[in-house]
Amino acid sequence: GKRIITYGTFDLFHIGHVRLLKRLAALGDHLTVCVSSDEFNAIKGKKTVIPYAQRAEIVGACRYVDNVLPEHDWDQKRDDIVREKIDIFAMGDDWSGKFNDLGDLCEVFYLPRTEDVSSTSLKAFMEAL
Ligand code: C2G
Repeated sequence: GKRIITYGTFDLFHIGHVRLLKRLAALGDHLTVCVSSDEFNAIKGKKTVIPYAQRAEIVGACRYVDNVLPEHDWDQKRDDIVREKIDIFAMGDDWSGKFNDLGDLCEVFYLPRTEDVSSTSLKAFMEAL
């Protein structure tokens, strides 16, 4: 069966994340999610509300997810794909085209994002409360 992998911060886990993971799980029969570490988010210039250990535990609790790994840097994807015997790499389409170089190792898909929700907008909403 097809093995799927995806990467992300998954801060303030929300409906956009759920709907992405649900669609990814439907592409095969095993989904691995690599969750960005706090240190890697600093490299990405991304401030998070929820620390890595909790973000990883929340993603792992999602019914669509079979395995959770840490994402430490931009360059681990090729090694992950080979080691985890991945058939499909997929991300939301805000990343469209960015990871096509992985096409020699596996299929590469970009799925439409869920509109009107993001960790950033949730943070802004809560700060305005
Ligand atoms: N996403 C989505 N719809 C939203 C918000 C996010 O489909 N409304 C998707 C994104 O496209 C991404 C995944 O959910 O595929 C995780 O989003 P982020 O946590 O923002 O991940 P990001 O910071 O883009 O990290 O090496 C890749 C990076 O780690 C990706």
